Amino acid sequence: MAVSYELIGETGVITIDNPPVNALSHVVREGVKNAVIAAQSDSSKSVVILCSGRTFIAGADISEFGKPAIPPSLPQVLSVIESSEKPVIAALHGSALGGGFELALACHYRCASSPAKVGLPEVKLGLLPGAGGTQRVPRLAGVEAALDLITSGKPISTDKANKLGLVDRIITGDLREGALEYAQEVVLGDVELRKARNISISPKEVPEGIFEFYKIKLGKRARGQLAPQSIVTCIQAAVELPMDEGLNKERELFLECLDSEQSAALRHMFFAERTAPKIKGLAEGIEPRAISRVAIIGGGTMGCGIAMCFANAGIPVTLLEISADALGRGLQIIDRNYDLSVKKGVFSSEDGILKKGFITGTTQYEDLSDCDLVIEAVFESFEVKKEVFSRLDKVCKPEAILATNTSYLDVNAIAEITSRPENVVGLHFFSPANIMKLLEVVRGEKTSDEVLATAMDIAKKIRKVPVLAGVCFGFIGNRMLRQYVRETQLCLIEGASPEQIDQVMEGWGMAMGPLAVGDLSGLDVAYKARQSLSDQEKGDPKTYCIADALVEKGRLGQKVGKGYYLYVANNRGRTSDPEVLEIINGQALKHGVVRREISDGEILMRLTLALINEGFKILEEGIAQRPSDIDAVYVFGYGFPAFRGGPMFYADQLGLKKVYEMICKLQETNGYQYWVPANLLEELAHSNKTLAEWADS
Ligand code: T1G
Repeated sequence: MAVSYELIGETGVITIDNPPVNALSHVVREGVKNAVIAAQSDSSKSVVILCSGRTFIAGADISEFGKPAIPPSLPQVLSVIESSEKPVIAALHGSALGGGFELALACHYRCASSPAKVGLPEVKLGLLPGAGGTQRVPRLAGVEAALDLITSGKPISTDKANKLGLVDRIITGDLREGALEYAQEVVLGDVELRKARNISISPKEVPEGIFEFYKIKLGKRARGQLAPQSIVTCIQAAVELPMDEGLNKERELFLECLDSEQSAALRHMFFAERTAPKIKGLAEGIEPRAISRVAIIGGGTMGCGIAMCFANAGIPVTLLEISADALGRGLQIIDRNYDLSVKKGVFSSEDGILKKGFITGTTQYEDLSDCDLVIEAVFESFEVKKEVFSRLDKVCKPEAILATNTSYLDVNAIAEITSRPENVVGLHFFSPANIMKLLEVVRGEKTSDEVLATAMDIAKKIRKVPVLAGVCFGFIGNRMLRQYVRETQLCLIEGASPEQIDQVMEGWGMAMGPLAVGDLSGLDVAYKARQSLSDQEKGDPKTYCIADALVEKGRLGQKVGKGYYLYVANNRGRTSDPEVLEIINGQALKHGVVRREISDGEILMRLTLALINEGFKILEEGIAQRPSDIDAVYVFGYGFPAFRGGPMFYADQLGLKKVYEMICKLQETNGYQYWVPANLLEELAHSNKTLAEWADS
């Protein structure tokens, strides 16, 4: 039974049991409504609503969105609760989120265990609280608290909610027992039923211009997004309108958000993140191995960032470097990173010291003999990695998993260095590794199912979004990035400026434009990698000649104060430099390119279609399991806007027939060398199937 009702003494108790998170699916809404109605005519003097399992209600059932709504709607259920003639008390534990917290707010009283959380995260789904949250929170806790809670979407502790007046009583000990006692106390003390709707907010309590201030701030922080702006409008309505009119305004704007492409994209990303770690076709009964000791080989930026991931999860980790000096430098990087995290308030200084305490250092491979997982993060050279894996294979226990963080090298070739290829896997972290959520798990030909299951499990434990990738040059993310950079470089030499390209892509929602990304990561990185390639392997010189020319003039990027842009010390801002345009013009002349006006629309189309077409090839080759995995790679690893759902979701929103036709047109104008539609794209475009339908088939 998803919802049960029983009388305990003089208290009616409604228990919701809808695993895994007690989401407010149709059967739960129906059950709660019927139980509250039943309580009106029995001998109960009050009603308690609580949940079994690990959490209170985590919100509406997101999987129901986009499908025909089945009554009763959540607002209808909450209206029955609020108009109950007997006090209704919500008893919260775990996380009371979204519609779950709104249900609690419609109750007359709220008690909660501590620690527990409450929150209204709808904005993260491109939505707003659609069941009274924007009207009840400002009445109970004030406008400023409401704006902060609802526009951030971040949960707060029940202790903080208690201080704000959103939770009335913190229950220590058993929540059920405490809630029953509290219900009796309410009955004894409650003359007139307390309802949030009866609280009116005096305009005098509202800071001058706060709504305009929030709209401007959110317009910058969530550029082009609908839900944050609508939330502010709803909270303003809570001040200016009576409750029912405010509820109507909220419902109107909620439905508008629900129908938006942005919300569809963000809901897609919610499930994409949770689907990614699931491996199709994994043998039955495979269990992940326990990972209790980890080692990282290489104390550079990447190795130190990876070590922090495990330390932050409380897993002991040993950092190995080849000399005491190098090890010392590595441990200093870690110290600096923790100091920075504490300064930014990511965690307290005590927490920082605690987490850092999980990291030890060594220069001896022999110290790694009891490690369960060793991750190599040394220089991107096969010879160097060969030496490392040979030594690891000798000293590590047979069942230890040996992982490479390589970005481009062949994981199968690395596995063959060892006597245990079934225990070798790629774990491709993204810099800064202690911040970026994406982790590409690269499956070698011989990597065992158990090792893959272990990789996915440990990735979730260190709070990464793991995506399974097959072995190819660049796996998923970097392979697509090469095409994106190719079109960037071609647009540059054909007539666009760095500023135009970056402004187009950042205005569209990318966290950072491609040229600014190049300056950040260092133009010399790709330059060095190109030096080891033949001219044929390098491909069309127009796709890298400008970057090479910049490096050869010492313009390596941010780290030297100039690349595509000029940078001043300690300021992340970038400014244009006329010398760059001279370099671009020089290269265009040298390669016989007559520069022309390139529209913003052409830049956006070419860069996004380059990603999409390569994504289709990755799918048809089986390098990625599903389209949403590619979306997860780009949103969590490359700054693709989550409110556009990732490259493959975006392709479906454009329409595959239109995508196919645009690529065919580019084939005519820009040549066959780069613009041949992927077979899968051509097939789906002609069959009028969406990529989502193909993925589900
Ligand atoms: N609806 C449907 N399924 C959900 C769900 C939800 N709200 N929340 C979680 N799941 C599934 C999830 O897909 C996964 O499934 C499993 O539960 C465990 O989730 C009207 C409109 C509660 C903090 O945004 O933040 O209410 O992969 O892996 O890490 O105003 O889930 O096992 O098959 O995330 O322990 C607002 C979303 C909805 C909260 C638990 N609520 N959920 O985290 O487990 S909109 C939210 C979470 C709304 C009203 C509006 C987290 C969690 P599977 P998990 P977790």
